[in-house]
Amino acid sequence: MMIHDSDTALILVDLQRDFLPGGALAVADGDAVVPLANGLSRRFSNVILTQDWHPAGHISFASSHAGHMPFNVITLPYGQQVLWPDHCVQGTEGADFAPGLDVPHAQLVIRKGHHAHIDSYSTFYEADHHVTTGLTGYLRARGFRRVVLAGLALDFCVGWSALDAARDGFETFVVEEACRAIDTHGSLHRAREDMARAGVRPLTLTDAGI
Ligand code: VGL
Ligand code: ZN
Repeated sequence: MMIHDSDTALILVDLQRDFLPGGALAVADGDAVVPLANGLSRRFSNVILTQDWHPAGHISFASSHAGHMPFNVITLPYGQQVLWPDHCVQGTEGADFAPGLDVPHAQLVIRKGHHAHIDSYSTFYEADHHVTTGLTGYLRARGFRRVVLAGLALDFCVGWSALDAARDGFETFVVEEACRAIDTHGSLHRAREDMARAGVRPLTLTDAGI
């Protein structure tokens, strides 16, 4: 398959220190994604980066809920919320891009999860599926019809972003080889099922020309 560049945006999701081994919310083998993301980015002229970007005391942090531990699940007004270790706090080193991430031609950085009382795995809509980050409007204004996603984590921020991209009418591909997963409470299995049902298509590194 050929990716026609001028109508396609590559979205590299949450390649940040806290999601790498040794980070606050380490994704196993997450550092392996960084060189793959660099390689992928060279095949696309239009690249967008995302950053998980929470205020201290964010509602998704277990530390904000007395008696709860990371990876517990609670119910909030907008639905089920997995509680996480404190991670990607605005302006901290853990929120910085991964060392070695080399995408100087990235055109936009979307920061998400910056509202204290709502999480945002997706880089399109917050966890209520309603409050927008503005990304759909940006992509439409730029004339992009197709998005290719890779990064961390496949079962949360990549997967939820892919579902929203498909729902908003973009032809949506995920490069699973350039993703790693958290896999808690069956999240990876569910993300794969949801993506398949939504028509999200797989793209191999070979398909992408690397
Ligand atoms: C993410 C959990 C919490 C992700 C972000 O980037 O997949 N996961 N915040
Ligand atoms: Zn987060």
